[in-house]
Amino acid sequence: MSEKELNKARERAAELRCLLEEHNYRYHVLDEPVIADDEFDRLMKELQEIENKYPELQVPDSPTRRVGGKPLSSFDTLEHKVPMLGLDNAFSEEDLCNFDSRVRRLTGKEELDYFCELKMDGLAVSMQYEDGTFSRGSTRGDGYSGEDITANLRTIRQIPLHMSEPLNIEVRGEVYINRLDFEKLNRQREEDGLMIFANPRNAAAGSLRQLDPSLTANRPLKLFVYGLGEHELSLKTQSELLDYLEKLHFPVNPNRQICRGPDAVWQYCLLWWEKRKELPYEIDGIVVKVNELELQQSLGNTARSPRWAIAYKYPPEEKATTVIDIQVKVGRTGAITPVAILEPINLSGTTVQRASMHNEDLIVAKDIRIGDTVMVRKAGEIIPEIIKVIKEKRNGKEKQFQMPVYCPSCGSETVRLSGEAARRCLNPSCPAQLVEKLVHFASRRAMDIDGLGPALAELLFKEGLVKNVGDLYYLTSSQLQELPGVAEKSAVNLLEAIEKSKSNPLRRLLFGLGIRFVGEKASRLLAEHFGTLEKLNKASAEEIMVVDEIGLKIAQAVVSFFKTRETEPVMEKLRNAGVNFSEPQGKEGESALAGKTFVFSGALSEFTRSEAAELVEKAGGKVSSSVSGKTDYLVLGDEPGSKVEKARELGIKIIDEKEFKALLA
Ligand code: 0OX
Repeated sequence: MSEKELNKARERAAELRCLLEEHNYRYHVLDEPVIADDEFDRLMKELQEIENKYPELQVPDSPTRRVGGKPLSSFDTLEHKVPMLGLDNAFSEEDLCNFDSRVRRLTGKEELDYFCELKMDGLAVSMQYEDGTFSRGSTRGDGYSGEDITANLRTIRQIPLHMSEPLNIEVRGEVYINRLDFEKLNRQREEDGLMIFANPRNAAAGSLRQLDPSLTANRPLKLFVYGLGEHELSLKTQSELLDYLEKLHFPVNPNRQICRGPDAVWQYCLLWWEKRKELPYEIDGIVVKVNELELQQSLGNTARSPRWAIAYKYPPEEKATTVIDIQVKVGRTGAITPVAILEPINLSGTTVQRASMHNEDLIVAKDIRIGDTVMVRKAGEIIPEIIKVIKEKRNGKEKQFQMPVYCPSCGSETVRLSGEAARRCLNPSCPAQLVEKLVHFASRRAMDIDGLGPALAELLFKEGLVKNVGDLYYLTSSQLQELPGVAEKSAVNLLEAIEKSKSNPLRRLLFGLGIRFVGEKASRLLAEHFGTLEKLNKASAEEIMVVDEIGLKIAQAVVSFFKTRETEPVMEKLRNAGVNFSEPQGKEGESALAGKTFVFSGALSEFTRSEAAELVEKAGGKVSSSVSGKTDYLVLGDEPGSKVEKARELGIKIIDEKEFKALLA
């Protein structure tokens, strides 16, 4: 092949990529295509053929990559340089007025402009652009780091792969699925014998968390963007920001408005409560933001949420349905909870067919009987609940429900301990409890063993392969493949996920062990304080209570967990399998760079930017592209830009390359 031929192909490929992106934007963002679908397909085919013929012309940001790519074995973690915070909630006009009063008090303003946006009920994502090219994208995760879902995001046709300007910015938004697309997706899944998604939000989340991007590419995912993470822009208002993002070809919700003062905000909330049904997607409220970006900056954030924004949440929808049956479920602590099986109804976009009733007292208090017509309510993540029985609808055939005297799983007598609302099965070897413990151990916020859900956990237990969480680490590929419905690929994936879980920090292991009263937060506090499982194991209740926010109840539960006869053999199995028993300790003190944020301006003589960034990150620091109140050091190289002035204004420490090297040392 001649050089000339290759150059010609390179030029045509570049031209086709531009054309395809433009038509992609017109079709998927503007909804105004100017060419027919088959013409688009023809251009795509031509590009694909060039890339096949000349592999050296293949690039990760080509429109041809939107159909997927190689499946991953797991997601990497990406840190959010600017945390992705959640929103505080308001549930009434009064809450909104209180928010306004607080903002006015903190800013000293008499009246403020608020920017109102529809609150998409989707999944928050972040997209990083380097020199105007989409480089990485992640989920929100815990707000400080999320999963690297770059390949999956690239399949969403509304996400621009390139911008018209070579910007280094991080754009944030919400991935969602339209109501009709959701129903179609579920119909297809039902036909294919797959589990249906409970609501559009879960469908969007499940689709984004596919390890195989070609599966994500076939899901009808859509996006609206509403904000920035790290950036180098200087804009004045939220309203300007969204207009600007629109100009950069991002999909921005056109339903947005500046409202002066809380009354106008409330009117906007009421307006969309009425109009929300006309939208093709679910919204669960209105997000209210201080419009001026400088004021947003000065208001800042609490640990959990920004002080300059609030989400007004619409009241949960309520509907009537019938209780077909009442069944019981044995949880991992042995608590037996009654569950109402309902005639399926659609509530806020979700098909509801079960409602938890917590305990027997609640059934008695509300006098819920099998056959009753009941009012059901569902709000966001919350499991649907029965609000009341419509007694006028009774016909006398309704049946009262009795909690079982014997555990439906192991047959042991159930007891109700004094002071407890739940009836419990006290048998520590009860199969239902053990299966639930396995499921909890493998769950995402605990050891995150992808692929180990309730069905497989039950199968592993039934086949006698796994009796406790320790046994998971001794499973073999052939054992798994002998199980009905487990293919070679899923066996390999599961074993990889189990292997990966061995290096989780202690906090996740502790949470996964399911010690009573020890939730995620207590697990973190205990792991941080004791550092290793051995130290926690040896600690007395008094020593445990020294930990801030840990009280007697938790301390006693921890001590009793380690004293229980069944615990030590499980710990032994985990230890021998090489499961990590320690918590990475205090980054601070390890290096002068730990926890510090660096910004670079100008060229360094001894390192490239990415080498310098890598060194900072290795030493526990962070690198940001723009100077802000959070910057600790501005490192000056040759020909620094305007960042110096901003750093001076903010009183940020400015150092040269020599001082930077000294810090590294
Ligand atoms: C939404 C939505 C969520 C993000 C952190 C500070 C403000 N679900 O539609 N969040 C935000 O902004 C938050 N805006 C939205 N429109």
